Amino acid sequence: MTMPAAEILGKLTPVLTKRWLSPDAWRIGTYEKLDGYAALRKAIKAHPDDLIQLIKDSGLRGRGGAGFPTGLKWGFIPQGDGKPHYLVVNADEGEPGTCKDLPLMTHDPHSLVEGVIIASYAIRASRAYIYIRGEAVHAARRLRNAVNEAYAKGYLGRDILGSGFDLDLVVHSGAGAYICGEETALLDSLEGFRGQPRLRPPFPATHGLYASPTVVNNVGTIASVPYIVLGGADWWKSMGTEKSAGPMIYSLSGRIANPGQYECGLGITLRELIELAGGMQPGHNLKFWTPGGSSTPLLTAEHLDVPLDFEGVAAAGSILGTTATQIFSDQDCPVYATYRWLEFYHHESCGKCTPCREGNYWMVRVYRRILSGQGTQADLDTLLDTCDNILGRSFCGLGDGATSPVTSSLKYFKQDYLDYIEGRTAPKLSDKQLVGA
Ligand code: L3W
Ligand code: SF4
Repeated sequence: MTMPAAEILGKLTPVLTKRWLSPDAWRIGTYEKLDGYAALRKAIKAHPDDLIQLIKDSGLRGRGGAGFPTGLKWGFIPQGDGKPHYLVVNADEGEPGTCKDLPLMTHDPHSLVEGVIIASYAIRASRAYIYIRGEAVHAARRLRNAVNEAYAKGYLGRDILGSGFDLDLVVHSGAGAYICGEETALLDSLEGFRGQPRLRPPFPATHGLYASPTVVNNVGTIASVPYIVLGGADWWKSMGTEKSAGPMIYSLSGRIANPGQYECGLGITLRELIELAGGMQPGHNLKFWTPGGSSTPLLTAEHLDVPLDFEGVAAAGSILGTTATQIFSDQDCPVYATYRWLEFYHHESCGKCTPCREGNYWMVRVYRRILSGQGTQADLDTLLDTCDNILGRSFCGLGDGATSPVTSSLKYFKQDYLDYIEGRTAPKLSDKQLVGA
């Protein structure tokens, strides 16, 4: 294993990950010894509006992919409306390559529970839900255990810490559908319906769970809240960049020496992350990568020094997304990788709208033709035309996201496509796989 240099190790900013290596970090006793629930004790004495202002001042932006300002979202919740308010944590981590929320809930579930209690207090919600991906059985078990421990200690339930504030928290396991990570499909699923996106606006902030005002936030967003309460807005802003404040958990996978989660200030570059991860695997040179999961346009070795914050990645023509950094080398094929992602989108498309349902179905077929050595140059135009008809014409972000690897791989790696079409690369799929499911 290659050890990174001391200088580069200084780029790590362990905040949300700081307890992960402590023995039994997931138990309430360990959590309390390591500052756990101190933020709640402080927050519960503050006025809810002051907490919303603190989160606004910190510049915290959503960690689920869109980067929407968290304090602004909390401020949308109407007050004095007589309706129940809800907090819903989106723990349906399913974006290909993304692996930051599940380890957080497994290693340090109480930081999320504490964040839920503070956020619910701020938005005046007396019921909160954590919607966790169905396959994440171990993380859900840890989370349920943490919730039970928090009830037993009086951090949840009636009259929390003698404040008069009541909160019930339910951990709900989904059934493993990617679309239920889309916030309105998640709400439908939570209500017991088939998970399909709702029309927005109205946004969940006014018409969410059971048509009541609801904040839907990602795990990393809510788990950040206790640290901001304890450390203050200025401390939070001392990490990251001016418009993308704070630390972020980057999940690195692929052709690197030490894959895993690396928490650094927003704005770190891929070059630095690869160094932190011990470099590329021997014999591999970087060819392409995703900055934030497969729904974000691919970048290349030319983009090693792009700051990985919301603005920097957008300027490079991609999206920061979930900071799921999947790293591919010169021994990987961008055409085949895109095909595998498209198979995923085709499988996970909920079928509600035509561009995504039909477009992904047909694009998978075109890729099979190309990869079995039977493609033509016209197929490349067909792919771009299909993407044109999906992007901006789909009902939700899944359709848009599916076009990202197609258009970006064609932009940077057209030659790899032509090599299949013109017979320089041996077919990857057999004739039998041409039609497929
Ligand atoms: C009230 C308004 N609320 C926006 C809220 C909205 C939502 C948040 C962001 O998709 C992205 C997507 C994926 N009044 C509001 C308002 N809001 N305007 O702000 O909304 P939006 O539409 O910008 O994004 P989104 O629908 O939340 C998330 C990208 O993330 N992604 C992530 C995938 C992640 C997973 C996973 O496994 N965790 O699936 C990857 O790139 O493409 O662009 O709360 O209600 N006027
Ligand atoms: Fe369903 Fe795809 Fe349309 Fe989204 S874009 S509503 S996933 S069919």
